[in-house]
Amino acid sequence: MSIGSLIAADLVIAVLAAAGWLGGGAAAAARRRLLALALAGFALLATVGRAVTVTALARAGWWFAAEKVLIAGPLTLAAVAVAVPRLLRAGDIRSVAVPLLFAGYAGSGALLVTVLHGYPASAGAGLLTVAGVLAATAVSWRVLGARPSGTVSRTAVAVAVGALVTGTGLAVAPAAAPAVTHDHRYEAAPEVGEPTRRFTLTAGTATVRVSGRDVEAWAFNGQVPGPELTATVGDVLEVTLRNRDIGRGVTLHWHGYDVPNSQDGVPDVTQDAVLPGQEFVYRFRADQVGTYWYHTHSVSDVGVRKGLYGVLVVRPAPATGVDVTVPVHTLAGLPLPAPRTEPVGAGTPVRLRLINTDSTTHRYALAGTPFRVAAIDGSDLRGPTPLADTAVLIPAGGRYDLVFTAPATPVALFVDGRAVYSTGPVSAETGAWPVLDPLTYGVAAPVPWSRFDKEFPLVLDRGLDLHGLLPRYAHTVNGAADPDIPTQVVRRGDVVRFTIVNRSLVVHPWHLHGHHVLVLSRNGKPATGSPLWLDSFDVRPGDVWEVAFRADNPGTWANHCHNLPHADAGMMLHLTYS
Ligand SMILES: [Cu+2]
Repeated sequence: MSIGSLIAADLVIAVLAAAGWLGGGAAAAARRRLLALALAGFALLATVGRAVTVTALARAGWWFAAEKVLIAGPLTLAAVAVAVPRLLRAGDIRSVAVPLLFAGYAGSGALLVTVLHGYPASAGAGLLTVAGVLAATAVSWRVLGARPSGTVSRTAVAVAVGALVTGTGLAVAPAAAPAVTHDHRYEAAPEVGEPTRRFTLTAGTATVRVSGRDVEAWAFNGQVPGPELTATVGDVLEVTLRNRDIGRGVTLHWHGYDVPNSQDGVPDVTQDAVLPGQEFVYRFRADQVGTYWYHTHSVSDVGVRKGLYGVLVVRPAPATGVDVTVPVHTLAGLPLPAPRTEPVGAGTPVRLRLINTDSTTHRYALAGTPFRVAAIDGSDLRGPTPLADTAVLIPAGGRYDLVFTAPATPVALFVDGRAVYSTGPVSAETGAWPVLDPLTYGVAAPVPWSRFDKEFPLVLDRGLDLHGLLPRYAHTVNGAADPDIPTQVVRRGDVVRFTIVNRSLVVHPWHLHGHHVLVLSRNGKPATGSPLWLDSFDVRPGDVWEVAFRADNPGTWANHCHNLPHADAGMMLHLTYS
């Protein structure tokens, strides 16, 4: 069982336990003795079951197993200690209603802390929870008429009020230093020489035809995806971005391309968004070979989804053989690209450049031929071995280059079971194929660093964000949401290590701008395959990734989840050079 499933199972059992105690309390209050006993017994079983899931999580190395014991543990133990003895010796079942309800309130309170407050646990949230549990218990006492003595009730009320006041103050106070504010004096573009490849991309609303339907899109040069930009390594690219009528502005971000900071296309960080009627010229040297893509970074969760993206391919030399790009996207619920079939002569070398431009993972399966994964995120792999009947999972923003020699029989590429590219008719059931783990694929090389100058933990979670005008259920990093996540500060030349922990129940595809990170380990297991230099990688629920990079590209860089609605809902911070 994966850590992610254990976390989910633990949450479900916690909900069942809380519901059992509450239901038992209600049944006892209604003098339904058998029902009360059954529900309380069920809740007790679930509570014991939680001990099993928490132990399993601790044994699997889950970072937050201790927190489950520290927050939920004492409340649950208190609840069981109060409720069970009374249940066993009670003459009148109604007399155990309040202890059972207390157990239910305690379980619910602990659940609320887990789901709403998240990481890091604070004294404030703990006190608030205790206050809430005591208050609810006191109200139940009054309503059910089983009044406690004056001293007990006065003490309980005092504790509750005190905890409420302190707790509220602590929970709302900012947990960390404010983020570095970005001013608008952007860095000047560096001199890169005379352009050798010039392109113009005009962003505008457009109606495009997808699967026989007209779709309202935002497009570069009227097409989705935008024009494919190609270059040979060493070229100087000059791309003029114009905005015809995208009211919320556009920029161009070169996803995976470690351009100088001023060319990175992040509005309010490296440039102003380009508004209707305006233009911005990007210039950079194409010194990285491989498969990349570009997309708007202005209201990117909307802009990319509506079609403001395209492919960037930089080749070491003019293409030989068959070289196909497959940028996968979902436009208005319809899958792109349209399926395409073209015969390829036997013996021809073929490179399929698979690009995931959506916000969630896609599954790719190449049927009919053995193949190798030649590159991931633009970086060539070391010693990739032939694979057959094996699927690959590409995270949001990620790219895999698959290479093979065309056999005499047809081959087909399936994305989530749909054929998107083929050389002839192929029927294959790829759904049960195993999935490649890139951390164990190819030939290892030693990690180039033995010590790290800077270490940053990044705990990805969900939580209530009370810092804005309206409270929101944000996607958080280290308990805070954009713009309140402290900026990471590095010095040029530092070797930096991120430890990225996913405490939530959804996948977060992590993406640092301006740098490729080397994967060191996942869930405590060191990477044993080819060195993996990634710019986009899926941190699944319960995962702990260690990645590192050398700070060699000065500037202020976005560091965010590439599930773009998550980034928009808070999961975005910045890394800057001192
Ligand atoms: Cu995310």
